[in-house]
Amino acid sequence: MNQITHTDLPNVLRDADGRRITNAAEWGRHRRQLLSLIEIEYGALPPTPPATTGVELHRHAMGRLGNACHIQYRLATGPNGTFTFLLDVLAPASEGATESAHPVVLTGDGCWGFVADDIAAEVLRRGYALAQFIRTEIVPDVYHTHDQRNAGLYAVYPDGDYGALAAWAWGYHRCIDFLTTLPYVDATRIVVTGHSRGGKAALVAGATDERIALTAPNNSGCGGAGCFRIQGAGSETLKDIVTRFPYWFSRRLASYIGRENDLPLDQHFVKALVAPRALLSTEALSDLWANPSGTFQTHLAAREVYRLLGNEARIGIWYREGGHEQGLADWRALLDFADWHLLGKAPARRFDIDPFAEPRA
Ligand code: GTR
Repeated sequence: MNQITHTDLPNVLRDADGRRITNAAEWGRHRRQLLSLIEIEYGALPPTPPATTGVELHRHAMGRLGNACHIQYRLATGPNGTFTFLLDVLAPASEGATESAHPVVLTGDGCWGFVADDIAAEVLRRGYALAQFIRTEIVPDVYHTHDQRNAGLYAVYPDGDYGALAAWAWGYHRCIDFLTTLPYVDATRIVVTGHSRGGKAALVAGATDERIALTAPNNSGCGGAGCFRIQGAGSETLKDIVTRFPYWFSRRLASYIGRENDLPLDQHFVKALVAPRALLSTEALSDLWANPSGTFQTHLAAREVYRLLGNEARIGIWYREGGHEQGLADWRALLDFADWHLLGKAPARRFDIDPFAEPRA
């Protein structure tokens, strides 16, 4: 790894004129500027539509998940409610899906298959509802769609420079529009997660929507919780990602290939936009492409903002052995962090261990 560390990254607590941000009120103003700044990377999110509604498609007790209540909705949103996509929800059965409000974990990774039963069972057992959508219904994960502007949401909102990550983040937001109208959802305890490219999208969603109580990207790497300037051995670079996946980003990002140090931000800016709300990145030590060591540096840099706001514990990072996946161990870490920060339960593990410096517990 190169020698630079988080203290060499652009200072997220200095404004465009170099003035230091010293309190929460200044941070609030500065945050609005940072929201514009990250558009260099992702483009501006598509517009917020006037309404998002949902029609129930079916509801049944899911026997293999302890009679959890399984409900599918078709959401309608966009300018005239003409843009539709599927939202799949599992709610804990014990208290009756329409009677008590549950925290909810939302993922957009349904395009990779809905989560395995052992994970769904764990989410439900802890009292959370699980909501899943298929982010590729928002815009496809296909090369050139960004330029052609003729598929999915691009056809609805052809203007603007947003790429797939911003469009997918918009998808999370539309699900939240609807979820927060449901009597069995606790609108103050919304968690967003996603894996890899889905983790990047979940991070952008959490950075840009204060309704989200906990943002939890998993193995999100380059363009997510990773770092452009500080790269561990074998990690994905700006050039790698923009060459293979230009359509995930704003067109402006490509101009920084080879001159990453000129980027007016790095990924701790995106993380810091989540503050003071809870943020957990779950990482894997052998997932070198996702830059686990550089991700620790963005964690440290973003933590400065949480420290300023007086709630340093609300930004967490957790590493496991192994490679690129969002498995049960990652979900358990997410749920432990959620139990702590959303439900006030004392944590059974630490979320601040530097695996590159300290022996792991
Ligand atoms: C890789 C890409 C990563 C990551 C991953 C995934 O090919 O380079 O940035 O997003 O795909 O989404 O699984």
